[in-house]
Amino acid sequence: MPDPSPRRALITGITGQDGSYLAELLLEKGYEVWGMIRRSSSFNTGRIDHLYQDPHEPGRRLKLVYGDLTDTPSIHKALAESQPHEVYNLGAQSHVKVSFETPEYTTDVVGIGVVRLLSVIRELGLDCRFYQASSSEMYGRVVESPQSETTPFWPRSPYAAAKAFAFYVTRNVREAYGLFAVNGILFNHESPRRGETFVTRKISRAAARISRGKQERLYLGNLDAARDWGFAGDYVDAMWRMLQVEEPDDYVIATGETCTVREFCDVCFTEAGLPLTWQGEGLTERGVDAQGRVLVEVDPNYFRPTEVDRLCGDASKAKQLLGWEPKVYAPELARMMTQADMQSL
Ligand code: NDP
Ligand code: GDR
Repeated sequence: MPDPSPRRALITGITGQDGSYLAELLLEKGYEVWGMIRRSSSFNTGRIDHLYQDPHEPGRRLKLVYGDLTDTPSIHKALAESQPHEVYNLGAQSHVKVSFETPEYTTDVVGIGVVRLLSVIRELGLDCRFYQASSSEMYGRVVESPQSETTPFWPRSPYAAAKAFAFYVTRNVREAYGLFAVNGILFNHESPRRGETFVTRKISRAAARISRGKQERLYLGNLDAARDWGFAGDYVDAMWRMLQVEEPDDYVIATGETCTVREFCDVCFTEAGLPLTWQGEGLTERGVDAQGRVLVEVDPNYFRPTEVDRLCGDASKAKQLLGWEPKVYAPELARMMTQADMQSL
């Protein structure tokens, strides 16, 4: 049975990048943190191992339960056991390119998963606040810039379409039943804990490995794609703030600054001691070091059937109503990630 005294939070996706930072933040604030984890054939708790507490230890405040967003009984069990005051739904098949290859599964986890969670919360009559991890990918094809809470959505992938569905389901539950349910529309956020197949980490890791002679070349897709990249540690604080205010609402979280994949490469490779010059264009564009070695090349296999060209967020509502502001911007983030990858070698 849960300890009745501290505030309790349930995090889906606790083993992911954001889940690990959020768990740290909530534990620091004195919460009892329950995390839903998936059974895996190999260890998948690397990002939270440093927070793990032996189940036999009295007074432990991190509790893990097996579950899956495609499996209603496990969601029911996790919510009934934890009796949370706050639920953070971060679980997702979160890779945009992969969502084109697994559209049905992605829709099930990202879209229907939210319906399952909210239905069980209502069924159990839980008096809790609900955070939905919405995404800037919902803006997709740019109709105005910067994007704010009032910018129309134009999803450009199965992932983005499922996130848009989940966004409206969350908003509808708030309007229909008065549940404290909010959408954080978070723009890209990264960290040394970012999954290795997302572009920023792929770059920082390759820059570190190439500088140590462990890799020869980095192959990338669209170098012109531009994103508003912030730091995950800053962004989980915004999630928490959204559940502490009086009225539930939806908020954009972003830095307001945008750079291209090419520019992110420039900072990482310079930090690794391998400043690049760019030669050629289109499919033959390549990043070359001072010795003339080709370190970065374009591989069209990484192109997406429909691309999101450029995103830039306007987080002024969050600044005004939540008192939230980013502390880390893309160049510092790129240096931080490259340093961390160099140290881990
Ligand atoms: P990650 O991909 O790092 O983590 C995803 C988490 O979801 C992992 O814990 C994963 O478990 C879990 N998960 C995957 N499938 C399921 C499932 N079927 N049932 C339950 N859990 C599942 O994502 P991030 O931490 O980067 O992102 C967190 C959330 O925020 C996601 O919903 C993402 O879509 C959203 N988001 C992310 C942004 C970003 O820039 N990072 C921006 C905007 C939104 P496992 O470890 O076992 O794979
Ligand atoms: P994104 O992140 O799709 O914005 O989704 P990702 O890092 O995968 O791509 C960003 C941009 O870089 C281009 N790109 C490449 N991307 C990857 N992964 N690998 C490459 O080799 C490569 N080369 C160029 C992409 O085409 C794209 O334009 C992330 C995820 O965390 C989502 O879950 C989240 O919702 C959004 O951010 C906001």
